[in-house]
Amino acid sequence: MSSFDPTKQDRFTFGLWTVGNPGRDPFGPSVRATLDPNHIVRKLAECGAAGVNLHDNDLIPFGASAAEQDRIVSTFKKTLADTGMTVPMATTNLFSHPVFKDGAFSSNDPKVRAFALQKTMRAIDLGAELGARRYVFWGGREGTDADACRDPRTALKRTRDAMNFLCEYVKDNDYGMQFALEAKPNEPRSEIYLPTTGHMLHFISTLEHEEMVGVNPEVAHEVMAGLSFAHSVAQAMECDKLFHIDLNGQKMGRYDQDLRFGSEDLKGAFFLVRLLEGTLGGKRYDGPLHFDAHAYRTEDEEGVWEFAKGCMRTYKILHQKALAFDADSEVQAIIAEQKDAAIDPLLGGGYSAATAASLKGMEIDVDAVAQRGLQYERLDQLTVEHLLGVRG
Ligand code: GCO
Ligand code: MN
Ligand code: MN
Repeated sequence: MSSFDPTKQDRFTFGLWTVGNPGRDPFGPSVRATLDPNHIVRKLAECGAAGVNLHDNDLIPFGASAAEQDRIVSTFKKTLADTGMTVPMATTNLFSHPVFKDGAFSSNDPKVRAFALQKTMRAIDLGAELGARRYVFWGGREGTDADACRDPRTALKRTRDAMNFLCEYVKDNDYGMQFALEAKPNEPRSEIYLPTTGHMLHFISTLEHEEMVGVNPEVAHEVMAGLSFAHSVAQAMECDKLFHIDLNGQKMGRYDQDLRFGSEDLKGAFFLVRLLEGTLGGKRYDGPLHFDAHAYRTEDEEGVWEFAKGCMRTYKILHQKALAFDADSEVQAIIAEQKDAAIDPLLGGGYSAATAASLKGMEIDVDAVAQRGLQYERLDQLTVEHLLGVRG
């Protein structure tokens, strides 16, 4: 077994809807059979994943009776126990049924908002029963096509009301769950509210129980918005709000592609793994590493498991590359923190009138500073050489 073969210690997870994706797209129907959730769990366990995540309706068909739900859940729990797999995260499907065609928590129709809360509370109960400690909210259709339909501030207020209510629901039931909010700029709506991780981070600071709520950033979604995914994740990590993460691959300027992790923008994936694993220093992310991606439509079931193994192997290979990169003395020399005994005490120590006066009076040879080359060409070439496997 090579060191890149995943094990449960690696904390890799997949959604039932990811490896279970039958390849349907707006231009054509399914190309693969629908897989039974129990089969998915067994196959993922064989591939080395640690867990599986689900929307309520990935496991329980919409409208199933209580007896049917009990039967499905008890079989599923047995499969989890047999395979040692866990369900670290659960979520609600608030986007497939036509009732959600104009959103769920932000809908103009109070009946839709009430149904969204009812469905989410039931899905939270299901998640708790399966042991999920994190609950994801992705605003699927919480947005607009005809933007005149509502004041966007009203949509934010309704979403806040729903989050505040559901936090209380989790507390009231002692579920000990954390919420992770997932931003996406568009698709399936023309505009989706709270379009980026940065928007979400601010929104969270307006909630009654902000300590329970963090973010679930997704590679594809930040790239669709033209942003650096690693920078968004870094901001979330820096304020201890990275509660979950959706890993995949995405080309800039396209529809949401959900490609195999690392299959696009290898350098971006490398900097992300370097950040999550803390090889540069600082705190590591120690939550589940979830792949929200699916196999190409060209694949049969065997191709799906190749896809799953590929996501996990690439993550592990990039982790090893990041360790080698940050141990490279030439890299270390270029990025070493510059020290200046006269200036350092004045920076980062906060404001005082004396510090302000010292800084204002300081003589700085700006031309000499400006003329210094920073060796970032060399640094980036070193990054490329590590990635291409000729160094490290
Ligand atoms: C998407 C989203 C979803 C969510 C999932 C979990 O673009 O469709 O990424 O896959 O992550 O619904 O909430
Ligand atoms: Mn997505
Ligand atoms: Mn996602």
